[in-house]
Amino acid sequence: MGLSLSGAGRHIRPNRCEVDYRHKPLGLDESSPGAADDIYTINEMHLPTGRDIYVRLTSKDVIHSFAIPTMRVKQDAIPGMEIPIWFEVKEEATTETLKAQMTKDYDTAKADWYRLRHHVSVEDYRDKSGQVILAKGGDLGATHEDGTKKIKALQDAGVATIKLQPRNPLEVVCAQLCGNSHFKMKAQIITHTAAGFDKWIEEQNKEEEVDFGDQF
Ligand SMILES: [Cu+2]
Repeated sequence: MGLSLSGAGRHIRPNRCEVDYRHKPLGLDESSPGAADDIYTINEMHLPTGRDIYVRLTSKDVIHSFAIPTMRVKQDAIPGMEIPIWFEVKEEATTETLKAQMTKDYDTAKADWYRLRHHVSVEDYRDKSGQVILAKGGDLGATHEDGTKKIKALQDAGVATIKLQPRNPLEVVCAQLCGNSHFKMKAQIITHTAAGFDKWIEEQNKEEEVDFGDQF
């Protein structure tokens, strides 16, 4: 799922933030010559909180459905049609705040890899020799076997509880059974405060500056 973000556009409500995936290949925006204000991301959608988010939806192939289950947002994406939707992320619902609110202690004696496989650790957990078993920001492993081993190592090291939080609490998914790739048609949503979002845009613009040297 490719999405391009543009800060400018034809405003219906003031200060709105546009998300548009019609122009996936280049992120071109007809309201901005050269698409200078566009940022193109894959599998990640960054949104500001407390602002109107305006999404212009369409599809290049079959009918999909743009859904953000946690925000109760859902709209079909239909080839040949552009369907606008808008919503607002509550001011306080930044990714960082949500992750902090969802941080919990888990009992290693009852820990189950399958249930915790999308969580990451908030702290380093070490064995008796000081070797890190579960690193801050790390997860329990990619497979049931790895996870079970890691949980066992934590128990053996005398770690009774581990503090975990979801790797990312928000995602946009396709809610239409659209084809063989349906199961992986999703993107992480990262929500920022208005100021944090402006900073993110600034950083993206910096990264996109390409030095062509003497070629031109
Ligand atoms: Cu789909």
